[in-house]
Amino acid sequence: MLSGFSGDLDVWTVLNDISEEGSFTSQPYAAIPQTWTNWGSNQPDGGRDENCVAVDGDDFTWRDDPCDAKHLPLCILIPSINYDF
Ligand SMILES: [Ca+2]
Ligand SMILES: [Ca+2]
Repeated sequence: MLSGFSGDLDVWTVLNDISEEGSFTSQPYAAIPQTWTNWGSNQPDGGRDENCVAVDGDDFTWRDDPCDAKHLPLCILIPSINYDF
């Protein structure tokens, strides 16, 4: 188990509704077109208390959570950048 994490290994996405409640976007962190959603049952349900979106480690559904909750970070590869691995 990773230090500071408990339970499921949930992962943060860049989606958030920080700037406008209920309007989830990848801005300002990335310009990813949002063409589909995968909200879990009754999500999003947090109003202004939950403005960041995490992926559930069990069923891969999305939920809004407080932005200071402890989840694993998501790494994004931007297609327009030439990565040299
Ligand atoms: Ca919210
Ligand atoms: Ca929620």
